[in-house]
Amino acid sequence: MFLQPIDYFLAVWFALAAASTLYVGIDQYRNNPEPAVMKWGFILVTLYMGPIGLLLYVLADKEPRPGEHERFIQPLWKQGVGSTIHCVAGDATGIILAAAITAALGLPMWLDLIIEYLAGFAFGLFVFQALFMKSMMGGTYWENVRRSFLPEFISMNFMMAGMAPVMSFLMMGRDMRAMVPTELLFWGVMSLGVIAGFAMAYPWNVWLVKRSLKHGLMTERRPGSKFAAKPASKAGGGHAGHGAAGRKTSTAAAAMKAAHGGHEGQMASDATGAQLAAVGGVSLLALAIGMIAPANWVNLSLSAKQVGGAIMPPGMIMDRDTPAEAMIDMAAVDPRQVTARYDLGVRGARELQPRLENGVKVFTLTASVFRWTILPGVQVDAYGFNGQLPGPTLRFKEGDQVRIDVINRLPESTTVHWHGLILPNIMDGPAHITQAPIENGEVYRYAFKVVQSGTYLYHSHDHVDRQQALGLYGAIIIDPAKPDPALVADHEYTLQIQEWLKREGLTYPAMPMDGGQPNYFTINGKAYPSTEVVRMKVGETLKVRFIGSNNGFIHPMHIHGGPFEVVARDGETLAPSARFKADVINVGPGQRYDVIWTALKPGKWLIHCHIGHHTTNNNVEMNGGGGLMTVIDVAP
Ligand SMILES: [Cu+2]
Repeated sequence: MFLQPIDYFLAVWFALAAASTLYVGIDQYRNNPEPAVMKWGFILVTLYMGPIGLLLYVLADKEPRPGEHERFIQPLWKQGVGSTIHCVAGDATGIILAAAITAALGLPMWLDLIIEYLAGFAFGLFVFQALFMKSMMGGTYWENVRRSFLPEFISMNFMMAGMAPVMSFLMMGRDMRAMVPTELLFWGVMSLGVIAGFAMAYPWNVWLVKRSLKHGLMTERRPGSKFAAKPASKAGGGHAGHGAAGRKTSTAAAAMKAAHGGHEGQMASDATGAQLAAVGGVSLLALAIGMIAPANWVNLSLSAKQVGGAIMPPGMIMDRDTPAEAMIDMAAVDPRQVTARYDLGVRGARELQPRLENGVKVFTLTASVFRWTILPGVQVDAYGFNGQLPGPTLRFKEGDQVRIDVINRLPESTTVHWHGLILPNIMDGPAHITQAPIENGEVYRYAFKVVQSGTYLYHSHDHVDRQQALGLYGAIIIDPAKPDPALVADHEYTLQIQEWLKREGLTYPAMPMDGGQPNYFTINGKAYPSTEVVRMKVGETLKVRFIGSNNGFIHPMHIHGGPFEVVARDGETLAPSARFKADVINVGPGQRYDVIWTALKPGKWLIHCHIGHHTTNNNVEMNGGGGLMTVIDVAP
């Protein structure tokens, strides 16, 4: 499932890489007279570098016309390309294999990098470099390993100096799907890393070829093969055709001789000890900088097991000290975990009917991940109960025996806290304090006697800043055993507040922290103008139950058209002498206010938060507002 624009780009990129690799592979075997190890070098590098590999092949190595390969590959820049190709083919293969394996093992990034370097070096030296040298030079395998060591060391150091920072910064960047080998992004980072490594290693390979420390490209015309040199060959010139049987490289060696002035069978390098020490030393320094410097900015002690796959909100401060838990806490809801989708017409906070078991009212709340519509065309990926946002309203009566079975279908553990209720401690809900968290697939039965009345709420008490911010909350309304007629209104409206952070198609838990600031706000799971309209007549009364079901901000809730009377706070009914009139009440997280408002005049009267930003949708005012706003429509 594609989550971000980069995924589409990468799909196209890898399709091009596959087509390029196919072309290079076929063309190498059909049309290009060079040794198999070099053919495979180009095939692998084209797989890693896509169209750029194809470009290098066509410009530097592909025989333009039959018989011309020897002369075509002579220029030093092409020899440098060839030399870099067989370095990168080996090194990158080792690095990529190691990266995929270390990611699966869950090792910290810094250790990954060291293993990748060693694997790349070993693969490059023992496979590509030594085999290539052997096919060029003859001699035993181990002689070639020894001869290849220093050039391979220099080339590999620069290669990794380019590749390591690309991997560190991008894998530990905002989109940490880049750490997971089953994600396209991982392979995208690998490709970009190989391209950067190639660019870093290339100038040094040119120097190594120039000093006859490495070979670049060569031609192979096996007698009897379709590439066998013909006496009349134009481009092969006078060198063609005098290779003895069993010697593969006669014309290539001649070409190399022309290019480097070397001798067939061995290379005499004119590099001095001082030059080698200087280049080797600087390559080591570049390697150290490439491997270590990113640790100034990103936390390389983390592993793919800890944070792999997490996508972080733009603007979150992620530094070398940011722990994995902080990243997981603020990470986007993974859209691939969404199990249901609900359109704008589906309302939350619907009253949940209990079933009776031996006189006990039994409710079931199931927590899951679903996509919830807050405005036309605007959805959030929410954690919620029973596919509703807010969760279903639990209506108890004072004196009830109740039981609530909480089933967890979330990708993480959870609990439920019954905010403001007097109940046994074991039923209170805080994870790790009064109970073990409810793991995915588990059920926890909360049972207690209801001894209060008024407006309450329930919400997650496990990783509250994440889970409640994603929607794990709902209202509890407890009817008193003996209702007070003075507190009964003609209409009732329960108003649950929530803050949301939705960016680039992903939902993050909103929190008052860098990168976590909300940009959408909802009343009962909808943002104005999609909030419900309260309809009443002049002279009628409306009881509004404000619930601070959000957990980030205090919202000064205001009603137009005249004052309301505050009759209850936090579920407790105020004594008549303590009731007061106001037109704004600050509703903080967890707080509840019951207010009674009388419709004095007809018209459209607003209930809204008095922080202007909270009455916009992603900073946009629609139909005169947004977010925490709803209309009381009073008929004459
Ligand atoms: Cu507000």
